[in-house]
Amino acid sequence: MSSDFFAEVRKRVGYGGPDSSDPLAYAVYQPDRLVMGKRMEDQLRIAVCLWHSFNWPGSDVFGVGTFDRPWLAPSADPKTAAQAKLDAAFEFIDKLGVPFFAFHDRDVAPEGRTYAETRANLDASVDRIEKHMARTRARLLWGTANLFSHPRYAAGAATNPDPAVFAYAAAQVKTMLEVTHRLKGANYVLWGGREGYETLLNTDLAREEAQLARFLSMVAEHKHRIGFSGALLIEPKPQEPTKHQYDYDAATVMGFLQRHDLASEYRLNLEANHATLAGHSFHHEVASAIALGGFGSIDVNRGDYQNGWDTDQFPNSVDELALAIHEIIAAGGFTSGGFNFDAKLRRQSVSRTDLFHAHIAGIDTLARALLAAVDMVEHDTLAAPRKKRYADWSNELGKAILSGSQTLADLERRVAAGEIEPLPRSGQQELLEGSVNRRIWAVDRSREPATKPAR
Ligand code: XLS
Ligand code: NI
Ligand code: NI
Repeated sequence: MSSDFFAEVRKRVGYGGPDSSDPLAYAVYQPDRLVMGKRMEDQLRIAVCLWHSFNWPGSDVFGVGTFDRPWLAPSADPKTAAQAKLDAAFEFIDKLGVPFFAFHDRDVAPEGRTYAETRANLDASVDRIEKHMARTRARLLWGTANLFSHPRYAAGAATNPDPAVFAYAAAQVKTMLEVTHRLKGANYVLWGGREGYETLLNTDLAREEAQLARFLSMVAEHKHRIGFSGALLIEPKPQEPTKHQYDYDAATVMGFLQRHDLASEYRLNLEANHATLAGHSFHHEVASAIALGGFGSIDVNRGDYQNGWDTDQFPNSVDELALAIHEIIAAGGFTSGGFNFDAKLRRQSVSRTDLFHAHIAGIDTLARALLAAVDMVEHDTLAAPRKKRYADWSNELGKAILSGSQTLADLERRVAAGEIEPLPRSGQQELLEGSVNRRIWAVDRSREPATKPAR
């Protein structure tokens, strides 16, 4: 079971510090460093994703795979290939030194000719995963079922016009929910990649919404039946592969859940690039999910602001991530969730070690952003001005309005009597932008030797 696929990386990636010249060492990420009362590893809860990192060959719409992934070769025997893939994946997770991984059923085991064969393939892989988990310290952040690759799902899974497809998807999710439970997963994810439409000409929106709601209540019901204690997470995305996906963004999903009395059963797995595709900032999606009571976990990739598709790049912007992490930390941090690297290498990154460089750089970006976010919390950089901005709602007028004791007519009377006379106030956006930057820059300075001012 032990594997030497990533032979160039001879030992576990450790902390080298910001000035280390070793690219196979972390510059910032220190798992044991205490950050706001928790180990950095427990604040970030980082997961490697098997789909993009081990099951995607580096293909694009115009070209075949470019990566060196022998288990994906068409000539490989599917069962041996599945084992080789898992062995390499756990070698990677172990050498990277992160606590979690995440996978789809189809990432670890091929579909067979019959459902029974598919199930047997999956069970064999899960046995192997279990052994790897016992051998390493890797834990499962989430499991999920691939309800989008097979042609049967071309018109959707739960929202398919054919109830037989709904039933097939139900069987697959039941199985993966049980697998996730068996592997003590912290969450179960549902990404409805094909739950949407290509054209409204053949689509009954009301019917498809009802089908999706029914599916999600069956999943929640089964979770309770088997005693799975992890969280159920829905991952919003506005489009791709469908023209329009029903789980458009955080607010849309929360509205859907509330309409169907499912809000207590589901939380959100937010993906940075999906926020970009929905025309939002990632910061917006995180803040919305928290405000609506649905925050769960994060797919921390990034998009390309010039492209309209999911480029799923590894994260590299501290400025953007610091604001999102600030919201998370200020709201108490992750519970069952974490940061998973649902990210892809670029197609030209063909060396095996590129997968390490991508993760190390991404993880250091997260660690640096975490330090900046904590610095903002500790300095009350945003909380204090926000509180001050709304302070009048704690006064007599604000309380009276919110308690329901004032009508429109009451308020008009008071305005007409000259008792109420609002004055414009500054929103202080530029001041706040500057304050945030000062905290981000202060985190950079904190490691530099003190210099004397020039005379
Ligand atoms: C695709 C999604 C997918 C989900 C899991 O865009 O991000 O990777 O995270 O099915
Ligand atoms: Ni995505
Ligand atoms: Ni994702």
